[in-house]
Amino acid sequence: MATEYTAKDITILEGLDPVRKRPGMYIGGVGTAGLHHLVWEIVDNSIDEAMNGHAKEIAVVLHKDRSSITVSDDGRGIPVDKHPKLKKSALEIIFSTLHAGGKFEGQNYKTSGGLHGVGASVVNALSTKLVAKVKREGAEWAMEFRRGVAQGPLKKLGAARGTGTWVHFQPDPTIFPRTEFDAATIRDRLEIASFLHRGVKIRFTDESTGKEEVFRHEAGILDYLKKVVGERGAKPVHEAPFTLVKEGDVKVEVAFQWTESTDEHVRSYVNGIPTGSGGTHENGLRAAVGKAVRNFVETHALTPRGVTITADDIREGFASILSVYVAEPQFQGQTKDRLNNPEVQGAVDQAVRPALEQWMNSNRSVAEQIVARIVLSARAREASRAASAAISRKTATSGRLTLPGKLSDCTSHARERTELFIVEGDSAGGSAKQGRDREHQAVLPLRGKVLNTEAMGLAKVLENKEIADLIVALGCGVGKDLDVEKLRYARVILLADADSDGHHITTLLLTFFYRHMPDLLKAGRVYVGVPPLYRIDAAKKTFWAADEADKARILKSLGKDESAVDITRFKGLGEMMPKVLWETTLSPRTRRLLRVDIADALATDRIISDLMGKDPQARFQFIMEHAEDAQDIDV
Ligand code: 0RA
Repeated sequence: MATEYTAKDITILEGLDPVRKRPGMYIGGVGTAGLHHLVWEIVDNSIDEAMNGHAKEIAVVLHKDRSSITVSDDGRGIPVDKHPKLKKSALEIIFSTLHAGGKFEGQNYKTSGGLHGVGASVVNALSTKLVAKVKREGAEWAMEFRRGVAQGPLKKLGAARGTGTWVHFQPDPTIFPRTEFDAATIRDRLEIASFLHRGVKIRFTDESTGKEEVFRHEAGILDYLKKVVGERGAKPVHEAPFTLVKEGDVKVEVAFQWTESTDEHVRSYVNGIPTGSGGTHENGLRAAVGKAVRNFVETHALTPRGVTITADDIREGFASILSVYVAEPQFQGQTKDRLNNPEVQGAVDQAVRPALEQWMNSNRSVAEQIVARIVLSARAREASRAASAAISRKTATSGRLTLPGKLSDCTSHARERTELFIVEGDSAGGSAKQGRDREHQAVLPLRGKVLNTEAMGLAKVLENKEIADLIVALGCGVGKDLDVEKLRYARVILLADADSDGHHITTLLLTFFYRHMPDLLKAGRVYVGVPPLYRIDAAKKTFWAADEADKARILKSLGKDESAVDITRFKGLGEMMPKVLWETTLSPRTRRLLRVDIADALATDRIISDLMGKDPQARFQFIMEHAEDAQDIDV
């Protein structure tokens, strides 16, 4: 037998030890993402079986303990016959031998219809227990493993009808610090899989809640696009989206549509894996759409006099689902979610461009609606640009004289130590004006409701007097004319009441900064002030609490309950004595500030546009959870 051994068999015979020694190489890490990777591996095998036309339904069960999973399908069943040389069943080989190289070393990604069973052995190696059952050849078969080690031979359980595969596993707590799965993560991924693989029926049962859902989409990514556009409340510019499926070395599937939203929204996938940071496939799509649209516009002379269309204008309101299949995808970036294969860009471009041109030419009225939308974007952009240039010019040339009347500026010209407090309402503004250090602290009161600038063009935003005043006071321009170096203060501090109205105002201001002055956030120049909600007097001492939790903590440290101390609840900044406001909120010695850190908290545009669509309270919560305490800043 030794003489019959080939090099190929040797690679196949590699055991599972390397997986347990360096799990990160195979599943990316042992955190939550790595843990869920186990589920995707097993589910992908069943999806492959379905995509090859052999399985109709896949069932995923999250068990009551939330730390074990069963995945089953009604496909052909994993073969149980003995490999003539290895003297092992195909099932045993699939579950207990490593198939060359780890996923995260590159390579070895299966495409749909590709390699069966890759990854099953990795899951097996990292599970305290795995049971595989198969129905085929008129019988039911079972085999059990512990940490990848077979607990006996493949057993024939008895006669059975039909065919299928059933895999149950329990991740190993000595590998994963947390073995509890998240039902929502699994649910969402299965739903996406049902969009990416049209027609496949996926049933998800969460036994911990008793909830069951069935996902099945005959129209695939077209259904997905409709769902995404609907959820985002974006009104389509044209009825039927453009769709394309192109087989080839790189399989390309895409669906897109223009909407009235001001954002671009593209969700892309490579071999069914989400690519949140885009990559060459998305670049290829953008290039194709840009060129096809320009070509159409030029051929039919559709641009009005004086309007020039930029790539950004074409992207405005563009919503798309892009799914590609690549034999050897290379992923890049910190989270390995950007596709880096250069050949994919051309493949997507060449698949989409001619098809889109043809579609536009044979759907003339739709194409003209799209072009009208794009021309509108170009006009709005030019109007914003003109308006922001006008404001920037005003601040740059005429200096102090044009500062808004209601701004109480500071006297110092040494910018490093100066701060602008943006406060809500005249009465709070009054207290802040009296309580501040006038040499270094300026106060700008805002009147009335702050404009919600999410999904609003800059030209429109700049019509708002409060916002225009704010931009002039900051002195650094806005939009494309923003220059952080010109900011007239070292810090910009948002100061609102410690109640839900106050939180709402802070969120709206942050939305404005994020959308139209993002560099200010990126430079870490924006802070949120934390005013006290309670004053606690006990044993001749005064304490300030920012919220309920803070109050409870102070009482606990004093060893007193509420009845033994004097507690005052502030209704708002406006009713605080200027001296108290200074001590608690304005004085760099005693106040608390949170720095709004865009790099960590609001990492990508996708996150914020998802976030900003939701209710302001939740947004505030999110932003505050991600803001860093800047108590110790050097003033
Ligand atoms: C190898 C060969 C055949 C099927 C499978 C693997 C298979 C694997 C998995 C994993 C999950 N579900 C699965 N279903 C099938 C084909 C065997 C034949 O020709 O009958």
